[in-house]
Amino acid sequence: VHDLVEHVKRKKKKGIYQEYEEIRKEPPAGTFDYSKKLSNQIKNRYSDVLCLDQSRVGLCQLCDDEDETSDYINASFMDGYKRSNAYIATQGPLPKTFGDFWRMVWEQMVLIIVMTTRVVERGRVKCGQYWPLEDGRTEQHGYFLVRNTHIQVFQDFKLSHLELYNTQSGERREVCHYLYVSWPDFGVPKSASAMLDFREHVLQRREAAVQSLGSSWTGPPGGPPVVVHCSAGIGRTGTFCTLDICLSRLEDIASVDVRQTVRRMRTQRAFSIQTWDQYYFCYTAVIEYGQRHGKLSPVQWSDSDLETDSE
Ligand code: PTR
Ligand code: PTR
Repeated sequence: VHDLVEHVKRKKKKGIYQEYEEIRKEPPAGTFDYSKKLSNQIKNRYSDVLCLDQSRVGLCQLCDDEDETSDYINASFMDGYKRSNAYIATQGPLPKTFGDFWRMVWEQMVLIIVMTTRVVERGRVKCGQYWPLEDGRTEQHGYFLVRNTHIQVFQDFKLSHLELYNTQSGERREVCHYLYVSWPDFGVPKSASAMLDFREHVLQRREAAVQSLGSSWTGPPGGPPVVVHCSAGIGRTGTFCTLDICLSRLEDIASVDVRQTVRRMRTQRAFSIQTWDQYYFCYTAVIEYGQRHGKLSPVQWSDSDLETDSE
């Protein structure tokens, strides 16, 4: 963290801004052919937010389905810290993709969904209502019955315990749905502390969920991917995952590399992190985390370090 603080102090806001601009100028790391297919276009929430072919999540082909493009969903595998496919970054589901979304959750054995947008923000629909909002309610999406068994309300987020019933196989599974409500419509949280608390909660839940899988999980040690989405699945999703990766690395080897983390992420989910203040937030949140865990004293870092050249 000390190196990071030095880096931020040296570069100040303007330098971090330039660092982000350089990342933004880099061309995408691959093609978007699947996303662009005519029959898939209606499955993209935004025509300019597509997923790279190399890292897209393919749905399993259904035997009764002759549409050859039916394996498409706007979702990308993303690596975490020392874990491949730790996340699936995806757009906020559209009503016509609700069934696909739940199929993906089922097929990838997802146990945790992190949603960082609200359904409607500033009067605009950002995401479909793809899960039952009230406890006790059941909804059908494609082959799945989704029941909200109970909801826990926290200050900055809501946790819905969902039960997924696969009508084709007759199997049931539990999925935790986190809805983070305190991310402002534009920009970034003022303080990172709510976000840090949120991340810690998700981490603990993930560990418990992986434990509960026991020997039924035969994939990599960290367990199934965590689904993270916002509206487009790049801005807030990228910010949340960058922060998670940086903090995991900090905990492990006491170092952080925001720039490389974001560059690497962009090779799997193009355009991750949408604004420079989201990028900058990753830095300040890591520093706040360092202070909180006694890895850094407030004396070594203060906001005034940045003021001299921020215009
Ligand atoms: N493309 C958007 C526009 O044209 O206004 C820019 C934008 C980017 C809008 C991010 C909203 C955004 O924020 P949110 O993450 O709240 O969707
Ligand atoms: N074309 C959209 C726009 O710029 O408004 C794409 C977009 C929307 C991009 C939202 C990013 C957005 O933010 P987030 O990924 O955080 O939902």
